[in-house]
Amino acid sequence: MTDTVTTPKASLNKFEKFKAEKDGLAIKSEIEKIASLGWEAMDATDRDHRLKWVGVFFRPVTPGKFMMRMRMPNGILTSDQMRVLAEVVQRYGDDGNADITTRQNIQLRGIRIEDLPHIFNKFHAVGLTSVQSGMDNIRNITGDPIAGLDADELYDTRELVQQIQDMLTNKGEGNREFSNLPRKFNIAIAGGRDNSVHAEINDLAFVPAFKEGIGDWVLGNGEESSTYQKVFGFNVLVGGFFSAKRCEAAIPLNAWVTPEEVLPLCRAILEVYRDNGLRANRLKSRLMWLIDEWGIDKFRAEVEQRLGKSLLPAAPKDEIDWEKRDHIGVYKQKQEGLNYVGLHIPVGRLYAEDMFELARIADVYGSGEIRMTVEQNIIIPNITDSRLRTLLTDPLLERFSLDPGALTRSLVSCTGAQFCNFALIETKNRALEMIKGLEAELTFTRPVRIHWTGCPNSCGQPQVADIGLMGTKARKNGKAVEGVDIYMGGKVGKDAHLGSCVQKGIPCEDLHLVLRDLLITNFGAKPRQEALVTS
Ligand code: SRM
Ligand code: SF4
Repeated sequence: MTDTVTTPKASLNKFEKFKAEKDGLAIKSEIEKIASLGWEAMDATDRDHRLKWVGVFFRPVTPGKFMMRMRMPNGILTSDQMRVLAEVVQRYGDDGNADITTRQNIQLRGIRIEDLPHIFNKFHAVGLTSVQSGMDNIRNITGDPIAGLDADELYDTRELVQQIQDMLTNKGEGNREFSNLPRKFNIAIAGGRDNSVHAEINDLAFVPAFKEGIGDWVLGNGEESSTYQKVFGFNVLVGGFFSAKRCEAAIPLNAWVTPEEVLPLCRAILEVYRDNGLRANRLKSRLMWLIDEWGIDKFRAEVEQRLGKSLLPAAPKDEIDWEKRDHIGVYKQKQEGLNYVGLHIPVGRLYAEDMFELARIADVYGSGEIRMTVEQNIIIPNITDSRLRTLLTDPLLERFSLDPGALTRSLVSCTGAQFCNFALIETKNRALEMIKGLEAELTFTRPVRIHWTGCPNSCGQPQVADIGLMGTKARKNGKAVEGVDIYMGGKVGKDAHLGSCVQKGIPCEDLHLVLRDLLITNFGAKPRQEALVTS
């Protein structure tokens, strides 16, 4: 393929223009040159946009100190990989840190452009990639965080997620077939009964579902079934997304596929989206806008045509029938004598020392494996019963608790103003401080899921929370101040649905009292004094 991509039919917005001039992925072969030029001398479009095709994000908030977004299929990495990531941020001292993201992934901060060739070599040596993790590419593919550990799981998502990533990114080397989508694209595969991946907020999601009955239907492998069958597969959801303009839960494609059919279906859907997705207005480019324009039946028919065969209709019901688990604490694995522990990482923020320590405990107590959740926490699997006792006394657990408070354990926050230029408010530090204050004043009978997001882009997913807080500009005493819109009613797990905005423009300085009231009125929280008297 050449650097020049097919010019879309509609009038071109500035993003489509620069993509048509030079494919984003072309930047991959220019890293050495860019590194020697330095960030101030390099072409501005390469710096601000095309570098995102290799996962490198210019941060106007911290010019010269870039962010790097990795790919972590199914949220899994090894202790060696974690140490490499730690070494990368360690060299940047106070500027260097990392965040676990809401897509089971890691972002590194403080990166200097001159170090990129060295960093990419280090990644390559341990099988890490950051390719195509930003801009008009497919984001980190999420899977069940306890895949292969959970006695109740329906499908171990790990291999399938890896296969999809390998196909879409050419095994992490970059794939021009999918480097010029109309917009970003999110894929998730659920393997358990609790919808751990938030299937409903992805452009494409696979949800466990059995086909059963005495069939006159044809199985995915083409064989005709005439006896009673109960076959595992996935119902397919499409079009879920959040944006500043519009938020939608994914809708059924009315398709059921076997695990073997997931890969070709991903490819077919992405090809249909790539070649037909709306490109004139970036605010209307996500997959759902195409589905709106065509209708789901036409979209499905186009996908079938790409696939070269008919899709089976969806199974009548899916297998998502549990409340969502947060995995914080100690849990038995399906393997006799083994356990996994879920460590709470406050708002997902890690420093080099933490990352080395997590690698250490994964090696010393487990099998060297580390996993991440979409709640921005860490799971260490494969800990034997005998080692578990010692792990429970490890000093790292004072920092990364197995039993945090009822608000702390479910707290999620996007990056916010510290590093993100879209942010209307500071999020992570404010979120931690506010939760601490509320936990000191109130007692709870159950966790309450509070999600913070710094602007309407909704990276912190406020619409899936019990209480979602979205940064906005508010007014107080005639002055513009940092504020939030409050979302409520987000339901995760079984019967997941999105929450909606219930209060607008609350100044952050008044938020503590507002949250306190909401927690008492809607979530059964009690002031500590009162709780003492009634107990
Ligand atoms: Fe996001 C853009 C951070 C998950 C919707 N997101 C951004 C940028 C790249 C903006 C920028 O250049 O500054 C943010 C980088 C800030 C930084 O320095 O960290 C950013 N998004 C994040 C992360 C790190 C939030 C977090 O703290 O966890 C998440 C990274 C996930 C990953 O590993 O790939 C992240 N972003 C999400 C999600 C949640 C999800 O995927 O489940 C969403 C909503 C779901 C969706 O996309 O449908 C989300 N981010 C957006 C949007 C709105 C997209 C749209 O269609 O309009 C933008 C803005 C854009 O793309 O133009 C955006
Ligand atoms: Fe930045 Fe807004 Fe996304 Fe938060 S929600 S990371 S402030 S773009």
